Amino acid sequence: MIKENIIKILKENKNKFVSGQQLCNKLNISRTAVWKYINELKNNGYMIESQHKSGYMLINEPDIIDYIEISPFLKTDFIGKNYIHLESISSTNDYAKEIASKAENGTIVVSEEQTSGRGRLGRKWVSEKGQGLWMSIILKPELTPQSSVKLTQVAAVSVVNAIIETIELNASIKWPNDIIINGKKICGILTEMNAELDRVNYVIVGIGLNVNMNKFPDDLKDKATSLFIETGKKIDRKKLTASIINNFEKYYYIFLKEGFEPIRISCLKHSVTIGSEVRVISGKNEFNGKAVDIDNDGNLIIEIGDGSRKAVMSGDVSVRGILGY
Ligand code: BTX
Repeated sequence: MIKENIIKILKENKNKFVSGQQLCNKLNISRTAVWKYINELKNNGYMIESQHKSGYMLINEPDIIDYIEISPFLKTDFIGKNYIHLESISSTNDYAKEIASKAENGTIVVSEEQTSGRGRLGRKWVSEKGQGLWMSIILKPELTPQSSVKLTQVAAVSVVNAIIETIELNASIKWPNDIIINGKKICGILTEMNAELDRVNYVIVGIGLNVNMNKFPDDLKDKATSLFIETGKKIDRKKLTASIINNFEKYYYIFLKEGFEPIRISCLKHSVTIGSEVRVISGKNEFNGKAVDIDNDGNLIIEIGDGSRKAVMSGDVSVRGILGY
């Protein structure tokens, strides 16, 4: 808390000196403690000028999404109150799983980089350092496993709304777990849970969003994009991260109070899948059809050639647009 308060005071006085004595008085700590915290902040990447007589001046803050940087924009009741920020980790979902049983509801794990980021079905998720948002939210809802699957849609609606709010860019949802801009994937969602037959112990909602990368590996360059590529501008990851968390809590509450219907309506509104000819791949079974609806269980409804309809569960299927996304 003290480090956060020092940064808050230095930010309020950006490009001006704040004396060591002022910091001592405001925070009720010793001069030595101030000096120690300032050194820690410098090690965390804050550019702070120290002058013997004048005190401390914040010149620049680092482009990191730790709690100090995002908390001024956070408006949540409980999601993100416990916020774990890592420099590098294999996968934030894996880290979240390790701590989930003891972690409080709403704990967030964010890493600047993932070295083995995961998608569904063991696929790889490219997670470059400092260029994206690689985040997992730990939830302990009183929901059945069947209902918890729909948290993927809650996350999708939250990400789309956060992108609209912070950068006024329209993004669409490719059922069940991708966000698409201009036909390319900008975000993927990986929801995993630990559950008994009729109740979940915890759910981990993993969100990977490409923010500021300007290129992708060869195998992805035709199908992946970032907010930087789409806007030509470097995006403030701090506001965007906070906005996704704020929106997630908002839609999570709506889901708990009003059920899936409002989320379903929002998914339909932003869907790139509905109305498209798609190919459904589920293990060895493959078929083509037209995606026409999302039902109240979150299943995708496909109309096949003879006019009959099939409900497709999000679990293990791949849905590919026949004409691109
Ligand atoms: P998915 O299985 O739907 O998509 C994975 C596929 O997406 C890959 O096979 C590849 O073709 C493509 N892909 C890989 N990396 C990227 C990228 N950065 N941008 C666009 N396309 C890409 C989607 O799975 C779910 C991804 C969730 C990622 C988050 S990050 C935080 C959390 N931790 C973790 O390990 N995973 C989640």
